[in-house]
Amino acid sequence: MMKIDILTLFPGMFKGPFEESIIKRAVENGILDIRIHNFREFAPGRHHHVDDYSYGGGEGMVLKCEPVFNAVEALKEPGQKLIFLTPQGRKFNQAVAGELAAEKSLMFFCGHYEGFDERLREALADDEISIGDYVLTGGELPAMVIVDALARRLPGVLGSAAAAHEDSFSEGLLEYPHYTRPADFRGLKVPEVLLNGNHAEIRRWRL
Ligand code: 4FD
Repeated sequence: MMKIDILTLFPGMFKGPFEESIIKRAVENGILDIRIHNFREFAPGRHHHVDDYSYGGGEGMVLKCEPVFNAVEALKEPGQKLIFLTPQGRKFNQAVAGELAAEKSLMFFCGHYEGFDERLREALADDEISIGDYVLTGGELPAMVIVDALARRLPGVLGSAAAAHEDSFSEGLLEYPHYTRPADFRGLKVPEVLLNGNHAEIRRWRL
């Protein structure tokens, strides 16, 4: 079972994507254990402040050190990698998904606001990943994208047919156009070769 901890100020954002379809089934089948933590709960004081003004001035608020340090010290287990989700991180792709899927446990830190105190990166980040060259309001959507991409690479998450198809796809082979019934949809026809049952010919067409 792979364990994933997510540190966020907006735990509600994860409700939809992780409670439907394939991720939901992976959790129900004991393949994935996903825990969402609101690190505001780790902020000291009556008001649980998580952000503050930037030293040296400038627009926007900066995430403070203490709530995130406290959360990590309370939750992170030995060997667990902590991954920061930022636009500056190394670019996510299918190979990185495979790399992450091989880990026993991961923790994701979803930053917000204009950024976070640099000492968090220096002291806590084991890795820093970006899902692409654009800026979002937070690291939550990147966390969901990454968890989805790595979950479907865990043994038992996809059905055996889909998993076999994936194997060929990762080798760059078996991606071909798909069709299903009807053979004629409003005059849009399925290629004749797929209808005649000649499997050698079909294989050649797909290549
Ligand atoms: N492209 C990505 C990740 C996070 C993000 C944030 C510093 C902004 C895009 C730290 C600045 C976090 C990405 C939150 N936007 N925004 O993967």
